[in-house]
Amino acid sequence: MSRIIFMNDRLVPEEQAVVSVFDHGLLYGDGVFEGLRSYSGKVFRIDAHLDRLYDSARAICLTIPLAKEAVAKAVNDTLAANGLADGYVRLVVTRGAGSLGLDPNKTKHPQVIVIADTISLYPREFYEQGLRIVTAATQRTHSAALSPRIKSLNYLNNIMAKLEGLQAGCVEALMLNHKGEVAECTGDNVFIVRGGRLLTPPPDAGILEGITRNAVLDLAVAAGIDCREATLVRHDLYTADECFLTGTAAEVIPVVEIDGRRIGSGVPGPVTKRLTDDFHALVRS
Ligand code: PXG
Repeated sequence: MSRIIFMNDRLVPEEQAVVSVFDHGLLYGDGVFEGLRSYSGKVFRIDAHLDRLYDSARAICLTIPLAKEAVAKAVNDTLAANGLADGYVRLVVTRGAGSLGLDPNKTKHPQVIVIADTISLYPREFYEQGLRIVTAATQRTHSAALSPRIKSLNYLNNIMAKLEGLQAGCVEALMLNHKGEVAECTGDNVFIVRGGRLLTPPPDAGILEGITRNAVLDLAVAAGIDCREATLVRHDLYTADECFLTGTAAEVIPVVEIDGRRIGSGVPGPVTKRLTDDFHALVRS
């Protein structure tokens, strides 16, 4: 079935949604993106996603040629055109076509693309039984090299770590920063529970400040769970009572084994379950 894609100023059939081979998004990964979810026809935290997209663009001196309101409308129109009340949206802004050579000033017409599709979450048994993950040897990009807070089209750092996870038979991999501290997973943020307290690495650990992460922190506060950002090392994860990951695609997913160590009792714990339930209630409210 052919999908309907938003390209710059209109909806077109998938076959007509094409970019130039001279687009610097393709040639250099020069561009930014977002992944969003729609639940029952309502996009979850669309303003937060648009703020992050425009911040990412500003950080790379890319002017998005549409106002936030127009992009929000494009997201909703694309979901509607594809008949998706529950779906996943990929919002991509490329630098546009230019000459061969890095100079972004020699490009024209950034491309604004909205793709709406169904989402394949991890298999249900992973949510019920929990994930096994491993630590990747690939470090999270040093924030002095490229800020992990920019959601850019350069995902090779994460893909290298994802490959390590896959080669070890795991669907996610833990990434450490250059100091050896826990940063995040390849496409998800990480949390632990220890002595009833919820802990997650701070933005300056070199993470993408996830929108699901922030929603879960709000839910923890509302549930009266003591939560805070804290510098974590692998020892903290190995000895935690519970561990879980958060992301737009994954939502909240338990982790029960890291690097061959069983976490807590080896099954999803009560705080993880509570926050999973609260998250489901939040996205459907
Ligand atoms: N860290 C990284 C590095 C991410 O890419 C998250 C955390 C979670 O952020 P949100 O805002 O979604 O809670 C992300 C976002 C995929 C995929 O196909 C996942 C992301 C982005 C693109 C693709 O799994 N995760």
